[in-house]
Amino acid sequence: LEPLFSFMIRARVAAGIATADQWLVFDRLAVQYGNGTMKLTTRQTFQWHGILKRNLKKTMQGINSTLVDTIAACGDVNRNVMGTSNEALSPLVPEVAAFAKKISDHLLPKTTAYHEIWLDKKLITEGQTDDEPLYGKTYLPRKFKIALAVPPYNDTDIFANDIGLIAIGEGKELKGFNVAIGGGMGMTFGNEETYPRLADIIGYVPKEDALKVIEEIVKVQRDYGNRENRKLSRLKYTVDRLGTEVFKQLVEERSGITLQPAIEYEFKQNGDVFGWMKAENNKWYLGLFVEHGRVKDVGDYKLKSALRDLARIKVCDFRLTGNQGLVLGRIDEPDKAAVEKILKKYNVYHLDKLSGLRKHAIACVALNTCTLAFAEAERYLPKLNTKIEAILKEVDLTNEDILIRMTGCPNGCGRPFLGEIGLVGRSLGKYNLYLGAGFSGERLNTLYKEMLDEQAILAELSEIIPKYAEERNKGERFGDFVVRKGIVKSGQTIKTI
Ligand code: SRM
Ligand code: SF4
Repeated sequence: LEPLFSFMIRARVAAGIATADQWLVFDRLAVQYGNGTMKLTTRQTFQWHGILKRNLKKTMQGINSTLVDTIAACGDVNRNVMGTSNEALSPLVPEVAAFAKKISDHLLPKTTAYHEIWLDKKLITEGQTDDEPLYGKTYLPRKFKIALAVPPYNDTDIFANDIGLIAIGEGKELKGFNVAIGGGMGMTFGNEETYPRLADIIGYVPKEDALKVIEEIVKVQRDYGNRENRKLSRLKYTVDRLGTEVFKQLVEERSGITLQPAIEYEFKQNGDVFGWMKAENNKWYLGLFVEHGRVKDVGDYKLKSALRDLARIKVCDFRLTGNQGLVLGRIDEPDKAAVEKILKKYNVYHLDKLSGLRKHAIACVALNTCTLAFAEAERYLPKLNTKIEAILKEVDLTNEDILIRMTGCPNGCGRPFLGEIGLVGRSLGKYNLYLGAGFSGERLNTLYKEMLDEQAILAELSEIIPKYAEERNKGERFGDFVVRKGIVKSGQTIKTI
């Protein structure tokens, strides 16, 4: 009898764009082999939990049947490439999303082992080895992450990535990218050598040269990254050890491309945009709230059923965001009514009932599937938010957009160090409270108090939120306010060299 080992599977979907047919298969796999739900992740892809060992292969084959795979969704290679996916936000989005896919394909491991193991493809003959021109025999020192964003939306939190690319356009045409290197969230409590860090902007590159520069940054990390201590092996530590200037010079020398001075840009927010929007292509897009990315039916609120029915009538595609959210895309004007009808039938379309806090909240998976979790996140933040909403209501701030992010440990999967309010699990029911990140993902937050239980978190916020309501400047964000008032010191802000 085989033990009931269960696994998580994660797909690779560059820029998070899936067709209706793919959604239907993914949804079926979740029901047939998983725990019935799907998790839309902070890196714009799908996770299935609770896959029994004996069903792993069937699930992988199901995913691959839709021309999506799971290669490089984990491991010491380039991970899912993120890119703004909502075409209503800018005419540059289609090209940027296509470029995300190009990077993803270019940096994909070439090994055939995946196909042999999971897809029953022919075995390579004995003695023959896979050639990995980029990764070599030992791959990268650690995971590697790339994200692209189109200003003014930093919805992929590019500064939390090893490489962040800021799309620069002229009118409707994509010209190139400002390149940022050395971002990352993960840290370990009690290990001062580890820290979250925002990426530094090292210059501008025209789009024709961008892939070469990206590849060279990956190779510098491959050759100079720390292979002795996994805790210090991410690119951010290599950049700090070598110096950003030196790292940049290495990339320029090795690629033969000189980076130009960064081009001016402005990010206004890093959260999602909700509701109906029309794009340049005359199609409609609907930004939908999916609490912490979990696609499931709960009581009368039947999100999973609604999305399945929408996929069945094939009037939209499905665009995951970097905030565990979903945009229904490319909807023709006459089909809008059908979309609304389905959402209404399943009680889903209720944006007007959401507070500004809840709309932007992110929580990582944490308990009970993540083995690294010290505390709850996804299952708990909705309840905590209800209690914080009561504080906000008292001072008439229900509609104020505030970024709250919670993780079950300091690995930072929900990018908690970029939350205006960040809660990082220390032990069951206890969190460190961080305050003061910037609203556009360009300033880290700062530790405010440690080991708070729910009562203590609410007590702290009951002090600070009313002050914010009373003493803020016009239009001042919560994160900016707590820094201006000296409630916390400013965290690291981005720099351009
Ligand atoms: Fe993550 C590990 C979930 C985005 C930093 N992450 C894990 C694992 C696989 C735990 C493990 O190693 O056993 C988690 C699986 C939990 C589960 O039960 O599903 C996990 N990470 C997630 C997801 C699903 C969070 C979510 O709720 O959306 C995200 C899936 C990403 C994807 O689709 O590829 C996810 N993880 C992130 C992010 C955010 C991002 O990439 O923008 C980060 C911070 C950014 C960064 O990398 O610095 C992140 N995950 C980590 C780390 C710490 C890395 C570090 O440099 O220290 C670990 C642990 C590790 O690598 O050793 C980790
Ligand atoms: Fe697990 Fe920690 Fe990542 Fe949350 S932040 S999913 S608890 S590894």
